[in-house]
Amino acid sequence: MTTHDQSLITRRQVLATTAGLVAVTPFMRAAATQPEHQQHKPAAPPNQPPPAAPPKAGHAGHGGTVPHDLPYRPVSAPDTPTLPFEMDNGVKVFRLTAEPVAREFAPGLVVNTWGYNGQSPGPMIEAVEGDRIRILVTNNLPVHTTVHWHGLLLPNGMDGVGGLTQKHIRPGQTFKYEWTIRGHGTYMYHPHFDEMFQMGLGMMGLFVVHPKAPREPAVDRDYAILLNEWSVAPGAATPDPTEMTAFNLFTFNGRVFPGTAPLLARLGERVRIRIGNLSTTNAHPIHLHGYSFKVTGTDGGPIPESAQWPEVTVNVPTGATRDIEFIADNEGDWAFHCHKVHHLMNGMGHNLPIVVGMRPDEVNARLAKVLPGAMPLSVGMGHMMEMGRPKNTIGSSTEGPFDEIDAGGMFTVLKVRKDLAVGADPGWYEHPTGTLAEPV
Ligand SMILES: [Cu+2]
Repeated sequence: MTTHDQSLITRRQVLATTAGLVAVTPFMRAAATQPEHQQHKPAAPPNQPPPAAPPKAGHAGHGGTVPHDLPYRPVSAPDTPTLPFEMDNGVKVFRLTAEPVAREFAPGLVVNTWGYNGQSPGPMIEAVEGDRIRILVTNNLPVHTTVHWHGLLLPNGMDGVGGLTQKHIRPGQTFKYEWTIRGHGTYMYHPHFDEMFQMGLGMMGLFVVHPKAPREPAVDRDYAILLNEWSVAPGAATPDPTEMTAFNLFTFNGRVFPGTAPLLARLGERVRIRIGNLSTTNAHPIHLHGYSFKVTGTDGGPIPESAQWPEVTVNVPTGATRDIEFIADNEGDWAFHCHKVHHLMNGMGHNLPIVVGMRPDEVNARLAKVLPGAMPLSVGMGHMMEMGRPKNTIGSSTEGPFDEIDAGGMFTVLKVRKDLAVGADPGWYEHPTGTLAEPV
């Protein structure tokens, strides 16, 4: 089945059908044929628990340990590796290869993306203010591309705007970008040629620059998350990069809940979370439960302490980054998510009939007479996708410690514990007696 055929089966049709109480229709069966991701490179390893050992130079850590050979505490981008580098006469040399990538968003959902070095988003680049860096970009795509270093202060000819500041990188070519880093903060990279298509397919990455002199107060955990939104028809595996408004998958570092890695912190630690957004259209108001945090930086640089104010939600516009910081002084499993409720669903659509106030028992009894075995009307949108779902499509309901968690998309859990083994997911929080909402 071709992408074109799949694009004819919209999620609206599928959902209008499930909402119309018919469990499986011929077009849903058609949508459930083999997805096309086999044609691309194998996916990067799926969501792994954080590494147990201290990270090596140039590799991803989990924010908790400083290796001896790096002059900074490495940032951890959950579900995303850090780009290794080599030294060449005092120059840090990084290599990026633009290429197709089959990315597992969560178990049961693999998407044909474009990215870098087998990753979408690409690996996080980490450097230090004052570094001389060289980035060798090889184009293994069938089309021209460039890389723009978003927010970085650099010579004009290194800015990566195709046609304006450089020639396009043709398929098979390698271009050299080289400059000395000024400033520090949370930045990003992405193509600046046919952005709609290439970024819509997932070409983007994080670029963190540490200050030369450590910023005070130092943080104990330093996380980075890149936000993106996608349009992938149910049963399809290839995003539609021409979509402008009706996105149906929303990712933290290329993963959707329950595929997103938890953020870990020990009680009393200072935590920074860097959030970048390269979504096609949307701003994402990212909300942290259980805490008041301060916005301490943007891709324009650090915010002076006197100008920081407390928040519980930070709106991250597309084409921007925000750093937030807080002291993890409240134990528990705290939800961390986008506050646009449609961004907490996987493969969800719109244009559903309003069923609020309908009496499900009555409708189910009438339905059973005309369509024996049809999906009964249930409560909770997450359930709607649980029956008769096309292949390569996942629901928005995950088994939690108490009941199902009705969330997908841009959702993860900040796990704060008094005792936390290095790199180990502590499991679900055990609430002390008298601190849990219960029936009376
Ligand atoms: Cu959002």
